[in-house]
Amino acid sequence: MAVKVMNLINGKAVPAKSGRTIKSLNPATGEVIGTAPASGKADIDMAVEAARRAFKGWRLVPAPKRGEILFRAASLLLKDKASLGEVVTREMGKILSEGLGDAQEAVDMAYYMAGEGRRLDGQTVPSELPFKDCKSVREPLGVAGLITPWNFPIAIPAWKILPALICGNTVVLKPSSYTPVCASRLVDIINSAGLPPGVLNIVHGKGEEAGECLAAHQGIVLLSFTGSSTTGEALQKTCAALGTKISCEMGGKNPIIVMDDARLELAVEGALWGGFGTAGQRCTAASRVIVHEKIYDEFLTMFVKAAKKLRLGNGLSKGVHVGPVVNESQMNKVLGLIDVGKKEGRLVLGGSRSTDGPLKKGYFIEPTIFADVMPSARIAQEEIFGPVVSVIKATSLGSAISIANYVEYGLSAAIYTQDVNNTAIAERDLEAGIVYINAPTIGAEIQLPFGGIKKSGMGHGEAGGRGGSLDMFSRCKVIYRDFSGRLQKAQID
Ligand code: UN1
Repeated sequence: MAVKVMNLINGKAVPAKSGRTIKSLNPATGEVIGTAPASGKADIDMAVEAARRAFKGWRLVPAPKRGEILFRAASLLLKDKASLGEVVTREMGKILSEGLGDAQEAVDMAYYMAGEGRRLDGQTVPSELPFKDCKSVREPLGVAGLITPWNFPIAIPAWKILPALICGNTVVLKPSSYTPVCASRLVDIINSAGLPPGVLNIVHGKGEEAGECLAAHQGIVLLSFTGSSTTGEALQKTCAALGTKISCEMGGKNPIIVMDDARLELAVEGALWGGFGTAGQRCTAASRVIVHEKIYDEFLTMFVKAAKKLRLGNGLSKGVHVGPVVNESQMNKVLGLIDVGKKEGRLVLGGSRSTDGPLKKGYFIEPTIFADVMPSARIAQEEIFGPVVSVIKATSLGSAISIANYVEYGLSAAIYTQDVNNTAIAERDLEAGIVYINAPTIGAEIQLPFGGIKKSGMGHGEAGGRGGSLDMFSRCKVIYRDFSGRLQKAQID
């Protein structure tokens, strides 16, 4: 039965002012699983106003008390993990074990940020003058606007909401219009842990309507966005004009380098999980595998053989490895790039939509591998966000790293090798926010910042603590206290 999701503004479930709704579909079956408000400016205005009012009280709640609420949220999320994971699978298609992982990431983040309530630290340092002390304290910024994607419909909103709250900000979340049911479940659970009304609001709608209104709203002090580089760049312009702080986590074209001394079975397993996990719909998906020429043929044969065994299907069914892509327009975009690839590389596996039997009603794309791809080919340059991997040949570590870096993106990168010297050079020279050694490009943990360089990211990383989301959602206020009773002059006395 379809769920009727509402906006949550100032603690009240409300429809869009316009009364319009959008449908959320199960990409494996085409069935409608929910409807959500198609909100616009009036709804965003109300939510920002509610968050602005709630900020007055929330900023003064001691951080350890805010932490207690997040601890409760963490246990409630854990209690609901099974059903949250299932909703993720039904709404965006990833297989159930991954849907559960998505929910687990929110649990992890909630526990981690709850603990930060007793740790939100500044600095105390000595003064150059007698009878004077110096310190910095973290303070919240105000109303945070959050815009989140559909590929991690629970985890990514949680990465943003929880650090924003622990730092004392209030929130207006505009989640992807493809996954409103997941986002509302998350927000309802966090609210039920005891947040005062107005602290955490959610407004559903399309990016070009509700999302743009939120980004351009003068009432928000910061915008945290995860999504495509094109949208992120447009939002950066909007925020620059208004002086709104912004952080963006965007696309990737993440490479796995396989050196001639790598353990090939391990590298194949990593390339499968990195390339075809979540049907390739991750910012960190390993869409390029750069293989040393000495083991190129052997690796390719093993990789194709293993990928042939991947079973496509409804993520709720047992034994399925790869689910559908999220919807028809995304499917057509991926199929379009596969057609481009057919002219650029040697198609060695897949390459089509699959409509066999029960897959007929869903948006399934076969795991697809192109071999002998040139580093400059479009399929080796553009983010595809689907189950498509390009295999590229390299002659040395140096050439593999140059190929890896030869893209506009820089989110995550991996190398398989047994040679410690190779790993050190890769760590130093790969242009990426995250580097994996003997592991694929996916699998980041919440206690470290997540984010990229070049076109992949700007501003502070997501998740993580210091150097990541805590720095995004707080600012350091510096306090000098003079208790000398006279005028002291720094740099002069
Ligand atoms: C993404 O790639 O879109 O690193 C997010 C991972 C997850 C998050 C991925 N924890 O695999």
